[in-house]
Amino acid sequence: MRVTIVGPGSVGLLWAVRLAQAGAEVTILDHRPERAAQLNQTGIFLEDAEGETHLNLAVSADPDQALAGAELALVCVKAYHTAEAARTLAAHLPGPARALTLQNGAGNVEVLVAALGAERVLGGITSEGATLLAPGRARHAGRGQTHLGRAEGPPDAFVLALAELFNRAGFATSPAQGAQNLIWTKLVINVGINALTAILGVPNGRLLDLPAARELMAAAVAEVLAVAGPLRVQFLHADMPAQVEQVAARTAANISSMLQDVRAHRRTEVEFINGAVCRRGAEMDVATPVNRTLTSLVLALEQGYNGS
Ligand code: KPL
Repeated sequence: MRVTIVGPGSVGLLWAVRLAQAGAEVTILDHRPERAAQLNQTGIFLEDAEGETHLNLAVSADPDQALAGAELALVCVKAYHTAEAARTLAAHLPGPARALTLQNGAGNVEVLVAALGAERVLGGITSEGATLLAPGRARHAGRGQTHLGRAEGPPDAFVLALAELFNRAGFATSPAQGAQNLIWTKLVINVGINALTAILGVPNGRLLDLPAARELMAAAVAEVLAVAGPLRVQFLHADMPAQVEQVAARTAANISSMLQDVRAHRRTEVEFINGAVCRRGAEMDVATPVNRTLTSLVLALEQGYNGS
């Protein structure tokens, strides 16, 4: 399968290397031309417990070049770049090709569907741990589970073939019914973990050791579950509050993606995680004071990057 990875972040690089090793033809699309040129020269590095893999993969900032012949565009950009990625895909992704988002946060599937149509969009979630160490260099920090489904409807032959490819590439992957059920399941987990770890500056597991943090985590999760209630989401797990704690325990040593962003003084995805819960809550008259406070605290951290 010809796959174009959109965005050379931690998840994008992890998938690029593993898919190439599994026999896929992989190209990376990077919207930053200088970085694309640099990665073309240096290649892509992936570290894991077994050592380091170095592959020379084609990296381009030219969408025509990067998407030529693609059968799948794997969207791995930050949620605040999805609209730009969707515009690029609408203009350059070949007719029958599909786009799959593995991003964090709410709203990515909707943005891609608006640009490409529901038939061409897949949504997925992953708990594979990946950390960006430097441009073109990532660490596979821990193994997880991946689920993927169509924006609408049951898995079709393409979804099944993709799940098989991902499994061959070493990602434990299951096809699923309905991307929204997946996205909301991951959203609940990110709501419980990401902002709190970013504010407190602690690895995921530490939230369970600090009683006040654990209480806030439960309160933030209760709010997102109240917002999801009327949407009839079918979560992947029967007890979501317990699942959030299990993920924090299983990824105890992980630095969440939001804390990685704060440490690197990058914009975070808080407005697409806790902020999205507040926006949906406001539409439905569900109070979300804890998520509002967490959102504001993370935005305040971002506003303090330049020392002001
Ligand atoms: O998805 C994650 C993230 O950091 O964004 C979790 C599941 C919290 C793992 O760190």
